[in-house]
Amino acid sequence: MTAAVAAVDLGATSGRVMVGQVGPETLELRQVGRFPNGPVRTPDGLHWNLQQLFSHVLDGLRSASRWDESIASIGIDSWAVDYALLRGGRVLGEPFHYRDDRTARGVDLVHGQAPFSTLYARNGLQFLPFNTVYQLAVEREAGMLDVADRMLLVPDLMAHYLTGAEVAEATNASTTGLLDVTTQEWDGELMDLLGLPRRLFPRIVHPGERIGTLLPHVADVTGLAAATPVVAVGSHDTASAVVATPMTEPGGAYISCGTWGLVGVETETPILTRTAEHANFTNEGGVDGRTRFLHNVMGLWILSETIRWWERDGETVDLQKLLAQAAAVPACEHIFDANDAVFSPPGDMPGRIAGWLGERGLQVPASRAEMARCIIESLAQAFADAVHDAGALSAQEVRRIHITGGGSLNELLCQRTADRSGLPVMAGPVEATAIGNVLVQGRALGAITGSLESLRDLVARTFKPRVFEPKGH
Ligand code: LFR
Repeated sequence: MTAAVAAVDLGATSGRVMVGQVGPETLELRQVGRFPNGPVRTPDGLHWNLQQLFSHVLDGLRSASRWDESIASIGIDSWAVDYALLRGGRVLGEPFHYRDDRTARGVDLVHGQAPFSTLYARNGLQFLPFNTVYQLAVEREAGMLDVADRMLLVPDLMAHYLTGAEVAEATNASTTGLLDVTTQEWDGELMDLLGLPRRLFPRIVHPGERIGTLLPHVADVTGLAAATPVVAVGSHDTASAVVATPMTEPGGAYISCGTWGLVGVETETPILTRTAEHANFTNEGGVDGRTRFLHNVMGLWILSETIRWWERDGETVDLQKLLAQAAAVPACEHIFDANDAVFSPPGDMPGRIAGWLGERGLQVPASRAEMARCIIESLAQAFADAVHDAGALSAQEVRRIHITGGGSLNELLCQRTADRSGLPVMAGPVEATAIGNVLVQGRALGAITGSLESLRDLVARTFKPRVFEPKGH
């Protein structure tokens, strides 16, 4: 038996709706909707436009139902940490974007009450200033939590818009900083300590569970049957990507490479050692109770934001041409630290890179091709370092690196990551996130069965990776 499902995959720069056909020997995906996403600045800060995003999701689902009238379920994943506050089912303003700089204040507020090592012992998360817990501390100070009675993370909000249900999917909830890393339940004590009302946090659901069925008006506008269920998947995009990373043998590390490069290994249990804490490695919740032991590296954001800056006066920069030119110039002698927080906010990325190098007396790229090359080299080094750390901290011998997501199409990045790590890079699949979403739905529907290993076998049989052997520096 095969099943048809719709996967909604929302990234920080674009979203897509895919129709997946899934069965024991079948794994086919077709994109039926794609739309841009990004921040909108209003006087109070940087926001998402989730109403618009939802209308794109509805359009995509409409296309899905036209493409295949037997769609049996819907799964939603997105970037992590961001949320909407609600009162009585009504959304209180457009959610903030995690790159908004208000989070610095949140860090001071939270660490004043619970130092980082206390948090790490409870939630196992690397320090990222935008984790939900810090954002909520700012909301509290602004009085918003006196009004709100619910917090829904982005994919949970979309599921709410589709079904009316209010839940918190576990893999994404694990990025809030408020989930107990060992029990994977909400940490009520930590909420009390930080003055975050427990009522905000809905019931946890796990990937594979049914969230609800479509509201009548949603069925009307999308053409899908009203009985169509929304099924919980790894709603954190990185969790879905890791499901579909074809690590079929021991020794595989992964880099889920899009806006971010999420670099790590899968483990059976969290690693909460002092060394893991100091190396700023995170223990995010994976599908089937696995742990995603990883580190956030800045990712293709640095390149896309550089291009956006160059294009700000209306010029168009051809990415493929730029990458070809970057491959043709010699590898820059000096690289920058792609993990430096200075590269996090939107803005003049080339200026910041030049500033970073210049301040340290290092050579600044002279042309755009050299700048692009310097970015790729810096990312490749940060990836290689994080893979090395992931192996050392988890006591796993890493023998190969899987790069999935948009970055898997960037040959220069794949090759240089292989060269700088000394390990072969297996590139693909590019749509790992949507594939992971489809697979978990397929398993919930009974169209496929088995552990993550057997799902990954199916991925490996279906999408042949491209291999980049290390060639040395
Ligand atoms: C990737 C991702 C990362 C998370 C970042 C912010 O899309 O979900 O895993 O740290 O976005 O939410």
